Amino acid sequence: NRLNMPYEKRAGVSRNSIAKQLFNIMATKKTNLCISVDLTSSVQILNLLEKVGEHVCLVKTHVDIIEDFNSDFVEQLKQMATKFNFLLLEDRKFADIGNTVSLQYSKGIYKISEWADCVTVHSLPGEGILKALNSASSDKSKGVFLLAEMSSEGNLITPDYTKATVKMAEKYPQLMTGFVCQNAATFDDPGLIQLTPGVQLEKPKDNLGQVYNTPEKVIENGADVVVVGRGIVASKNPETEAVLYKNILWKSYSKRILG
Ligand code: S5P
Repeated sequence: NRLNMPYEKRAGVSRNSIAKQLFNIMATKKTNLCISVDLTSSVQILNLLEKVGEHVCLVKTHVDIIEDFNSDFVEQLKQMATKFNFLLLEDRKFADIGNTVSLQYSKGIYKISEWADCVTVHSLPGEGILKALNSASSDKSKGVFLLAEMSSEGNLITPDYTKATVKMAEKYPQLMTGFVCQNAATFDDPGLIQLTPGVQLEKPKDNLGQVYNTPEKVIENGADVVVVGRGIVASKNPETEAVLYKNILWKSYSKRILG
């Protein structure tokens, strides 16, 4: 059972090198917190990461919302990832035919493949999307988190869709870092990572369909890496808040592995 296995053990059975790295970072830094830096200015993002970088294992970006995106920002982001030992996840949620996705992955302004350790991908278009990312030439290791469930109210994902998504991933073990999902029953493979967003201590939802759970609850529900956005980013003191989430999450995980 993956839920009772410690991260350092799971690193040993991962077939994707990013999953391996991420499990090892979590075990070393004792944090399973991923911060979602949904800010629109590069300076704001870098300032925030300077404060919370030591407390997170993964930084999740939406680079297409940054007003002043530029290559210098990418350089600084990469330097910070090295300095604080975290990985970079671009939450691009690719959802098109393979050919288009391979262009979106490596071309345009963002050149995601050059700096992101991993990306998020929808299974909706079918297997071609994984084939495209798998064969995209890249100098660095890469990984995919496939969306098997969503946190938002009224989303159209059904149990059958979730099952078919997990099945689709089985053909690409070297590419798969894990799944974005909400429930432990979604998959069994201990080498894969359950990334769970929709977490906040303050409130149960926002006014645009986002639904929140508590940190304890999502760890119980199988989360391995937990995404917190506004719960930290919009708080008065992001550093204090990051430490608070980190501690609750790590305590919940420590309890979980005891069975
Ligand atoms: O089902 C999902 C999948 C994702 S990746 N629900 C989500 O909320 N997300 C992302 O997680 C979303 O795009 C946002 O960047 C983050 C949640 O942010 P928060 O401010 O609501 O914590």
